[in-house]
Amino acid sequence: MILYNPQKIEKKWQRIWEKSGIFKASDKSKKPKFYCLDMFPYPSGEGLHVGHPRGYIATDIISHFKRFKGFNVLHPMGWDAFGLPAENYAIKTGIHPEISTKKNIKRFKEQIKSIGLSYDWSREINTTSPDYYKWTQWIFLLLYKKGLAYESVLPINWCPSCKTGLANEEVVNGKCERCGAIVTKKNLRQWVLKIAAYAERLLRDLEILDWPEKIVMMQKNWIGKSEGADIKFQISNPAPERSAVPDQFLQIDVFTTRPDTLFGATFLVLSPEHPMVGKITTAERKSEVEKYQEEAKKKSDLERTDLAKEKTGVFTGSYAINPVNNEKIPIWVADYVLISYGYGAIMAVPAHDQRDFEFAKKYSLTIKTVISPTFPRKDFPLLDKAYEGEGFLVDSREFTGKRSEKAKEEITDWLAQKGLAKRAINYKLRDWVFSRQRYWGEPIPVVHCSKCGVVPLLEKDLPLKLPRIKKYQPTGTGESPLATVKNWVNTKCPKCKGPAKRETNTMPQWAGSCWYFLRYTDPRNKKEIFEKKKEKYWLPVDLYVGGAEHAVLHLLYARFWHKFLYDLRIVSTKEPFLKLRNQGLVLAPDGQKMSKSRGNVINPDDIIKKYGADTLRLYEMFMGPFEDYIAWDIKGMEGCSRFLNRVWKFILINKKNKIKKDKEENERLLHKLIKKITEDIESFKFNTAISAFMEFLNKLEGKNKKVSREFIEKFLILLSPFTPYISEELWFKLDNKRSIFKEFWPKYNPKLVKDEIITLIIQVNGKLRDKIKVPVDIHEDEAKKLTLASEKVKKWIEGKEIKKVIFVPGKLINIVV
Ligand code: ANZ
Ligand code: ZN
Repeated sequence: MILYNPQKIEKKWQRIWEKSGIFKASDKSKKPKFYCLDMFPYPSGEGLHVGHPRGYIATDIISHFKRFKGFNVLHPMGWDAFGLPAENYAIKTGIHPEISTKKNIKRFKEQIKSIGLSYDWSREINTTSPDYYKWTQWIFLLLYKKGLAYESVLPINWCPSCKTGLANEEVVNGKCERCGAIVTKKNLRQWVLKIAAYAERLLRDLEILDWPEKIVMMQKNWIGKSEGADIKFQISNPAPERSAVPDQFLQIDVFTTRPDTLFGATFLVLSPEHPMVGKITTAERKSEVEKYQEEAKKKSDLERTDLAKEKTGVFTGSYAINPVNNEKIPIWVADYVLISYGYGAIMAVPAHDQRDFEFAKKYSLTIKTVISPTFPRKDFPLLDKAYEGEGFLVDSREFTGKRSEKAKEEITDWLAQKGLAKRAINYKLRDWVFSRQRYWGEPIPVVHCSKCGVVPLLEKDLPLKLPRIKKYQPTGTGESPLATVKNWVNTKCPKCKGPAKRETNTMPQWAGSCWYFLRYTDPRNKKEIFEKKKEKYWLPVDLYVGGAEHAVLHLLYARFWHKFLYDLRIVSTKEPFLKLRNQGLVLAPDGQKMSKSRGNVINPDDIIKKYGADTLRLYEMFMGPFEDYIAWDIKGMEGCSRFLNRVWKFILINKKNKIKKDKEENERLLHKLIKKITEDIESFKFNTAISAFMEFLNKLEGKNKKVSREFIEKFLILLSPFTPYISEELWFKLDNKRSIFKEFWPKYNPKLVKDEIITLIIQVNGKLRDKIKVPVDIHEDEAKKLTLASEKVKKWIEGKEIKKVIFVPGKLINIVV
């Protein structure tokens, strides 16, 4: 018999499949569609590692499965290739990012192809190709025209190491998501996208998605909806030299989630950046307040809001009027209040907010309890911390005794009648800082004209190509390296034809991935972003698989763009990705994260060379539950390799056997397998599916267990989504003339998957003691367990030593004591 030689057969089938285009998706098909998408990779210089394919193999299994089930499957792949690494590499080596990116893509593609993934390569896209980013720029112009892209001078997150501004989503625990440097603040002119305008819909529509609970929670928290009230506080004594200030400036708005605590608001706190600070600070407090404002600039938001940090602040010298009781309360400045949330000002209720409590203690401010967990209040103990829960109002005049939930509304509505409050909703989600002071990104397609201001390019002038430059170094001044390319920067205004300057900031690395799944539906279209008909046929993505690290980055940004395009009727679905699954990380054998610096990276090329791609595929799915983090284990790898060698023999031996009709017990095994594999694939339980294959083979390898050709063919079809190469090879070895992937998924007979139940006789020392109903193929261990648990048996064996167990499958079990 010929031996299994993966290296030889895998190369061969790869070529044949590619030539025949067997995995191409058809845009015109009567079949139902299935859009199965991977998060496309960033083609790094390091090449693929074994973590990448885990998701790709899963979607590949699903894609094959769906094709077998009669679906027209779109399963594309491409490259998310703008971003810092290519640019940093260019800075180091002088090699243009376009060149290194091309090289990396070539390598990635070869590696991915060797794994035998059934992508439709005719739809490959690359976010850095002008044919592609033309349309990214086109969407930007739409955003601009609809008022959703605007310029703003903002104190933004600034990475001193990457020398660029960052979006809030790119700051993780105060550090740059890319390089880990501590993020600081910098005042810069920015392009900003109004994602916050979509907050409510981004939140609400999470409900229609089949996404992992964890990701849904992260998005919910990031969007951060709070319901409460806006409340106006009049200032009681504007600084004398400012008394010419018009009336509407003499009040401070705050947002609170607890209007029920208003009677306990004993001071106001402004953020150091609040515009009123300069207006209300009295002459004698001025120098101290300004000093404090300077200090605050040096701190990150994370430091400022750290609950464990000691609170600091300064008194402005001014007072405000609490609208519910007309009491005069002092106005302070403190950095635990952020300018970026609500109004950048709070009413402080020290008895019921821990931050305010600590602040009040430190500066000896009044603490007044207005919520009690019980009612009526018995003597309230002196507080050693704030009571933040709900309860009953106390010391709150006519609201005393009311439940806090109810009082929230009543106090708000009462003040609203006087024009001093209104119900309000706030979101944590901030607009998206969209410009980067770096080179390797999509140029933002607008010019700055001294006469006309910001002028968008005309559609016919897209793509605005990224010029080739020699110096990639970020300037660090807040200007992109593009600013130095004078003949590119200086241009004509599309409106007045006068001299104008191009925008030199580029788009962030997330831009291209906001809509790539749309382009796959019509990737070579030169006239339009895509044909409407094709989008309508393919969208939404039915299954999306990728890493969980994109929870509030790509997955939120893409939803935002999609909703925007939906509003313009450019796309036909509210949401882009119906079902999402995250693959767990593949860890190194030592249980650590794989990384070049630790030297524990496993290269899939080596594995494929030694064991073959089918073994790699099988092992990556066998290693454990799909969403779990799992360490690489070479023993498991070898087990999978042995299994495939056994499959090889099993098929070829049975080909020779020429059995016509299968025994019923074998048929039962097969039909149970069909059911198990079908259900496991559908529920992403690839590991248990593979165990089922292994057990199945264990049961059938015995010498006299011969099976028919139809039997082994069905077995091969079930296995082929997991290990396509060996399955196709054996399929042809069975003298089939066309690809196994043209077949249909086997159906099981419900009668054959039901366990046949028999009566098992239980004996102790050869005497009948009990009878139990069990499945016909019950294993000895299981039968023994049931026997020992039988009440009728217990009394015969209690206290005695079991010498022997005799098990006659399907008939009896005899315990000898
Ligand atoms: C009074 C109050 C009393 C509050 C109380 C809480 C408890 P979330 O749920 O996160 O939306 N706040 C408002 N703007 C702020 C800012 N710019 N910086 C820091 N804190 C700010 O929180 C809303 C609460 O956070 C608001 O309700 C306000 O404090 C504070 F017993 O107002 B609260
Ligand atoms: Zn102009």
